[in-house]
Amino acid sequence: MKTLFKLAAIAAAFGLAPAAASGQAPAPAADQAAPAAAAAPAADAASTAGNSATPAAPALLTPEAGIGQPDGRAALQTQFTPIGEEAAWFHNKILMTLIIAISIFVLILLLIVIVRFRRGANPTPTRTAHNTVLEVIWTLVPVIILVLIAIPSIRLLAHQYSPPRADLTVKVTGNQWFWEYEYPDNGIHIVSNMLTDEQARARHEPRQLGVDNRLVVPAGAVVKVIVTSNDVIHSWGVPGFWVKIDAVPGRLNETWFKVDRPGVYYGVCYELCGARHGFMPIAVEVLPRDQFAQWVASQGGHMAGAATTPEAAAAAAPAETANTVATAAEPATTNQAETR
Ligand SMILES: [Cu+2]
Repeated sequence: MKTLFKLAAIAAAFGLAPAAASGQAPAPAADQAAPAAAAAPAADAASTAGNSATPAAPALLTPEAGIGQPDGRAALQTQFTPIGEEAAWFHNKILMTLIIAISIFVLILLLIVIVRFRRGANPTPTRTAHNTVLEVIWTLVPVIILVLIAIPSIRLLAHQYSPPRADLTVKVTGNQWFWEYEYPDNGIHIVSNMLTDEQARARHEPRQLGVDNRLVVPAGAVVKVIVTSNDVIHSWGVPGFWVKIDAVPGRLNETWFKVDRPGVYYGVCYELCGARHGFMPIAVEVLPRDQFAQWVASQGGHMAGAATTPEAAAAAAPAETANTVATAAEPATTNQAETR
């Protein structure tokens, strides 16, 4: 019985800790102290692949207010992954209902005690010390409540930790104070730095959330995210995806997400990692599959392995040729043939 109670309590603790909405420390960011490595990979890709061979990247998606970014409401951000939807339902419908009901119940009990048993109304208090029925009830009822919380809570945990087969793998590396993204199956490496206020304004991006190079993923794909760090502990999190995981030096952590809706979704570093901890935001751009293939080609990468389905590859081919001369499509097809 005791162990059951403990288990229920642990499960409740997990369930009762929702991901916080991304808070940003207000501080000037005009002086861009981030490492100069910023735009290097894109430039490299362009020069090595030759000017004519690198197709143009698809146009940058413009972020939408209230989607994938804080909008001032005192609630969870709108969720865009199956896990996020399940977790938000659990938090909003189950936990909040329960918390409000219990708070009101206790408040009513307190008011009854204050009014009925005050000294004026009740000068000689009862000397009752034990009431077996009452004690059994006030032990059993909380246990039942905790067990009822534990069921959806443990189910959510199980869903989070049993991801479907990944369509795309991305390795995320935290650095003081920027993120690096690698696509091991596509041969792409990106360095992602925060935009200055002026750059963010010019690109219509939220202040201190916009980055120069976004993490780009295809819509509807299961993205496996492997997270590590080069220096201190960071934490990679995107509130709209219900994803948050520590980036620990010398260790690979894994999480995943699947977003069907194309758009731009923001996150931040969630572990105090040094002076510019508040200035290493995350921007994830979810593109339709054919545009993702176009983006991969624009980065000098190739669609390979589990990153694409035959239909997606077929859809991608016209997109590539439309943007470039015929030679651009050739390396992509040879690479695909090699990896199969
Ligand atoms: Cu950090």
